[in-house]
Amino acid sequence: MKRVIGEDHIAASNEERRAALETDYAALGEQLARRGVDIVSVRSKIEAFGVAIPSWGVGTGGTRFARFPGPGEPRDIFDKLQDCAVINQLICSTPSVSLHIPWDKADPKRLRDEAGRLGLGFDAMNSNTFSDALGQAHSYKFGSLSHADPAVRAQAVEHNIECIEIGNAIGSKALTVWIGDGSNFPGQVNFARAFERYLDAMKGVYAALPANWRVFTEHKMFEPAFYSTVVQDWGTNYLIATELGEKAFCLVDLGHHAPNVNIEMIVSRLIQFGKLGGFHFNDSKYGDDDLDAGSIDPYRLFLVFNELVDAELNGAPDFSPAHMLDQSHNVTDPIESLMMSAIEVQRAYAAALLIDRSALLGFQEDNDALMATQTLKTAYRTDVEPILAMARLNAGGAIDVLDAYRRSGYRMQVAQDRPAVASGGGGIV
Ligand SMILES: [Mn+2]
Repeated sequence: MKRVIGEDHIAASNEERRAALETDYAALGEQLARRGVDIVSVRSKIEAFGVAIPSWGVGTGGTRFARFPGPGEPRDIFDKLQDCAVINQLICSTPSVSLHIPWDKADPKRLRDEAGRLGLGFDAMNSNTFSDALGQAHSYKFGSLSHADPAVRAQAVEHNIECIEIGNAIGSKALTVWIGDGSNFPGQVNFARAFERYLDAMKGVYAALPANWRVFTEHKMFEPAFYSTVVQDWGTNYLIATELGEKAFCLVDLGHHAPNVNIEMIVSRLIQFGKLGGFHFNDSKYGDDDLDAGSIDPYRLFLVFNELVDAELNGAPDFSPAHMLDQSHNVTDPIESLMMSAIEVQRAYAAALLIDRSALLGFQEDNDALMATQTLKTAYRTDVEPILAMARLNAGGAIDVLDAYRRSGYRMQVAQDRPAVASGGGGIV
């Protein structure tokens, strides 16, 4: 595997922190043992846990007002893969990259070879029918898979099939479909007819899925359409997955709900009926803010993982949700944000593994609301950082990833080869 971040930077940073980590890890191990939890089994689960990096996340994002480019932004998918390798070499838990087509279109063999050289694989493919690619025959201005014109729908189906074909050639096993289709005015579209056209088009995409593939549909309540969207909510999404068949699942992007919606309950419902496909992790304060995972409401992220761990322990059939980040980084170095976010997702998972499940069940059966919620809080309050850091250290990563990254000078080094660009690349998705 080609190392992008020199091992010497990681080693130098780790040497300054190793002794303290060993002390903290031992102390946490003792504390958890008193609670009947084996720290090694938690660490093993963390070591086996991965979250995919979105290729579009390593470039600086923007808002609809402006984009402020940072130094050394990736110029193409190969630069993006290299940035993703930096993340994985420091935190050792992001082994795959999720591509967006046509932004990341390239020779599949070269993609596979380069990713392999960097020790990376490919997660779900993402299609784009929410903007017009250069030279495409029909515009998506008024929709794509639900468009009134069958020629536009056929073009959108064809594009999704192309994403499957590229994915198949590079070892991906899933397609994520998010559409911007919807309306800005009451009366602009007929809800039922638009949804019928969407379902019909998606059946064409579904028919092209290889046997071992899954398709994830992603709901979003608003934006870019502000009055209605065709795939608005988890209920609509569940209907789609049910209509399409057993290879179809719902993807939950944490930012795609109304403020204060109980997302963890949606997750539970989808698990219960076997239709949870995976996540786009991010955080939000007001809408689809695409802020860093765990930066605003880390307790909610923990509550989502409470449901996931519950399903894992209860042996929910065919339960293997895809974990992906989907964020936009406007004011930070995207590599730093993505590293912190992937670690926040791991942190939520580790804390959820500490929940005393049998005590919780007892309190629920006894209607002891206070003790039930305190059982969750006890797990949430536990500082699991020594587990995460020890997992990274064991895998060859950094105890303090920001220190090791900044010490390496990677960003300034790539800034010399990658000229600053005024715009371009994917922003908010
Ligand atoms: Mn998303």
